[in-house]
Amino acid sequence: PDAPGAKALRTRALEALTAARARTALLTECVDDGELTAQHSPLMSPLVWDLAHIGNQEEQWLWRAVGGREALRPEIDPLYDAFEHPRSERPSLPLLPPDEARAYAAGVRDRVLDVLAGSRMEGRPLLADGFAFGMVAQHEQQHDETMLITHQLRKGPAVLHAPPPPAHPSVPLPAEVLVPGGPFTMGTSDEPWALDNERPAHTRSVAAFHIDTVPVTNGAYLAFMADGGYTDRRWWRPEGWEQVRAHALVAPLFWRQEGGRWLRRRFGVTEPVPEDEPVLHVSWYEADAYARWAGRRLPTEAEWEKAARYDPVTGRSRRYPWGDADPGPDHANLGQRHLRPARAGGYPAGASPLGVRQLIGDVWEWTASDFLPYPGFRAFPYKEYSEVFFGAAHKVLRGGSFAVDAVACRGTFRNWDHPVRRQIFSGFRTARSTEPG
Ligand code: AVJ
Ligand code: FE
Repeated sequence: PDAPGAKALRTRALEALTAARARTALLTECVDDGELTAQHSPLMSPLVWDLAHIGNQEEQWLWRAVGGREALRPEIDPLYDAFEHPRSERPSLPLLPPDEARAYAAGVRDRVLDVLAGSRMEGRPLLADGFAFGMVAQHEQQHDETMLITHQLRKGPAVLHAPPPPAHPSVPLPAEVLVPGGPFTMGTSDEPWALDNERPAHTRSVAAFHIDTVPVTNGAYLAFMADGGYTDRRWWRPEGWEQVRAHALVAPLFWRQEGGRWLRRRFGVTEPVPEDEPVLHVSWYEADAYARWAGRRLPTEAEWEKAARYDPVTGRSRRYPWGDADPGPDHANLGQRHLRPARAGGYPAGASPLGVRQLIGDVWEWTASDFLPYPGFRAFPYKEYSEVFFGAAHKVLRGGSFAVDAVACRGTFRNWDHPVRRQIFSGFRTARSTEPG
């Protein structure tokens, strides 16, 4: 007999897995085999590695752990273990060639669909609410974002195309919003597919603060540059200043100046930098320096989440800024539907109760905070998803970008990276503490 809701969970899992595979196919079928096996940047794996790694993780969690079946190709596990070989080494491994990688991932999926059809979606923690299926769908979508970063780093003419984001009418918005001080619920214990680092729900208190209504734009960032932002040590953390000097940084990644104008390369197309779009491809150090120059600071992770989830009327934390409904195309720029952020000030239907916009989608937002476990954290189902990354080496990013699928994006979702990284789809917004009294 089926658990109540098991059929709906199987349908949801099937849809999430199918959508992820469609995106993977799109990202790996638009380039030839040479480009699939090439290393476009030492920061990234060859695309063909991501493809087989997606299949290998699915095999390990859904075929072996959930299905209790024998390994299909145990000899390839070490090749696709992200901890065995750094990205820069992966091109020289005896990886499955593109046709074999595709056939392997497809073969795993065929078998997994049988496991799914026979799963009761309850009992073991891995199966409750279909968690393992949701986790694997999120994993594939996360690698689809990783592969999109590889596409952005790749040289050569454009191969990916998407319509621009919707042009929501431009209305005057206040520059910042006051978020009241006091306790709120951070994290979650009841979001079925939330990953281990988002758990458990706990009470956090923050002092009242102001936060930008919209992410920092290219236009605002250009003002920082024009004011000598990259040449004035005062704005930078020592390690950030090191980066500026060592790499002669003068602008966000993928920007270049031509005849006094700033241009940027975006998926193989060079275009003038759009001043009203959120700034993209900045490191944590650049975000931090901009904020200091502006007389402000980055929000802490707790402040970001309170701004995104806290409903001052009910005192409850919502799943998303707009409420509890899953993200639709009017709420947020997610899912690679558009291959760029929307103009800052768009997506009115996605605003938080206090009126903060574009917290979800468009650009990942750097926060001031290190990636640390919540009180009561338990690694699940494996330490290598989150636990091994906790500490001061990683800063938290929140909210997801245009490259993130809705299945891997929530008001509680936590991303992290090294503060020097700028190839990721990262931007930020700023905050300030309220005057005492
Ligand atoms: C959560 C995006 C930092 O890509 O390194 C993919 C996600 N973990 N495979 C990453 C992940 C294992 C992870 N991030
Ligand atoms: Fe992975």
